[in-house]
Amino acid sequence: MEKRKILVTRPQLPPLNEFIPLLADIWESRWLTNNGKYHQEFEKALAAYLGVPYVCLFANGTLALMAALQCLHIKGEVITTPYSFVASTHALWWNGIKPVFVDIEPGFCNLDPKRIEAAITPETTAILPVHVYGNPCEVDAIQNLADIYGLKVIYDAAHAFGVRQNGSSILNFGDLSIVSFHATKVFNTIEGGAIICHDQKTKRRIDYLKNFGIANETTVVAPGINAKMNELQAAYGLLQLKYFDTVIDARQHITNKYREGLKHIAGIRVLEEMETVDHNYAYFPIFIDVLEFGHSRDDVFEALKKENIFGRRYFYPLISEFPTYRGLASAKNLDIAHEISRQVICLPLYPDLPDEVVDTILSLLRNMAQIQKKKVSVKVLRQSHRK
Ligand code: T4K
Repeated sequence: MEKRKILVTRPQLPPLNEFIPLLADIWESRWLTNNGKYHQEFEKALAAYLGVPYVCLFANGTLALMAALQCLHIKGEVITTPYSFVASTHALWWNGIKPVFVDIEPGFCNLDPKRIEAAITPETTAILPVHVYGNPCEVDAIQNLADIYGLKVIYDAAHAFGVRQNGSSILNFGDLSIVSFHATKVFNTIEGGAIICHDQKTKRRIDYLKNFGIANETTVVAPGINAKMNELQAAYGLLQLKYFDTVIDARQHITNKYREGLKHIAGIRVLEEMETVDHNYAYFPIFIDVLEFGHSRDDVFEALKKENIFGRRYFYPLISEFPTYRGLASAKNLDIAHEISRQVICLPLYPDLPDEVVDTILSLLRNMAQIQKKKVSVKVLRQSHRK
């Protein structure tokens, strides 16, 4: 019998028996979308849970990002990271904005604030950093630059649902933040997303923008888009929220198991826990140093595949390597992002991932390291023999 495929993630669903009565209610009401009661309730529940002032629900994170840029009238050039999912930069492209790539810092793979200033031109209007893997960017340094140069900051926080720094939601930083509730995310509404904003007026404008710019039956205030979340997904999201804390506990357990098991393997780096941060354990990336580990990231990827385990190379290739972007001047000189992108593989991580699978992955990596150790000691032995 073929072994079950283990994928990098597996969506968490709410109990079906709790969803059915909500579906029955929606069937009865015939109110399916356009700011229905579940949509309103979900927005409030999310704001309370996350500890943020206002949440504007969206059909997905990409549309939320596109609308966030529209909301703030961002034009010209925007400084961003090449080390992310393509949607981060595509949202700029769809708004006719030129992305300017700046290299990342190696510690957490986020946009390096120390390199931003050199990339600012008279055309620069905003910075679009990404909290990669849910690890907070250096928000104070970024805000400081934005204040000096009069730039807006929009965070792509697609990975950062539930993350807190010094007890406060990471979504409270910048002018706006967007999150994704895609099936592959820590918190999912199948497809979905949101913009987090700080005041009622901005929320009102965003709500117009996601509903064709309609203010009332006879008034259209902006060239908006249709990016609304429907009632079924909002009701589903309300249930997901009830169970989110247990999801995080389960993810933390698996993360700790990986961390412990990888501690003494030379040539494999994992990301540190940040002391001041409550993490959401969204991803478990490891970084392979081919010289030290003796095998490349792709060797690991293939070896896992042989065991029917499918890691993912998030984020390889870099966004700046795709045809749309590779001709940009800023697509060059991204040495750290290139290096990291060649080293990374995200290991499977989801709440019901069995411990035995984690053990299999760990022993596979240990065995690969063992082979390398043997090779090295044979080489040393041969060299000392020759002397
Ligand atoms: N900004 C950032 C930084 C992002 O990472 C993303 C999305 C966005 C913006 C945009 O947000 P959204 O518009 O998506 O809300 C996946 C997701 O599709 C994408 O949402 C996510 N980032 C990205 C990092 O990962 P793929 O191309 O890797 O998806 P796919 O279909 O290969 O699925 C990944 C794994 O999950 C597979 O092993 C299969 C498994 N899977 C997937 C789905 C959809 C399941 O087991 N069940 C499922 O239902 O992009």
